[in-house]
Amino acid sequence: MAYDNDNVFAKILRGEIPNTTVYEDESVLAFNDIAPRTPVHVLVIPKRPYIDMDDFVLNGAPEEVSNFFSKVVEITHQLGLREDGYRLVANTGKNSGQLVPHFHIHIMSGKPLGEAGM
Ligand code: DGP
Repeated sequence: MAYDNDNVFAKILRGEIPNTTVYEDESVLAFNDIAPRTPVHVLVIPKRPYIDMDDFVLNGAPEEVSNFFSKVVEITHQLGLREDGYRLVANTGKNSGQLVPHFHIHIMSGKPLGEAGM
């Protein structure tokens, strides 16, 4: 499957669609989800084009992958979530319901979430 340059997160990265950024550096962008399902609902994406978690982990350079997940944790700290906790979700492939084909991690928190599921 080829990466679709017209997906919404590619447009956000090109500045064609606005976003509420909570963190940005040379390789990672984090922004609020447009339809938050929890009081805190942030999406973290690599700036390079990967379709999903599988593509990212298998085809990204090892330092890129480890740097990304370190950044995700750093962002949870920046958001003040360490104490109360948070849920990470990475929808991957058809059965997951992944809507946007640019790899992203959902950080969800701000209330007790109960058992896993969205
Ligand atoms: P997923 O189902 O894992 O592919 O989740 C995609 C998420 O992206 C979904 O929670 C809604 C969010 N989303 C879709 N379009 C936009 C957008 O234009 N801006 C922002 N901030 N979020 C978006």
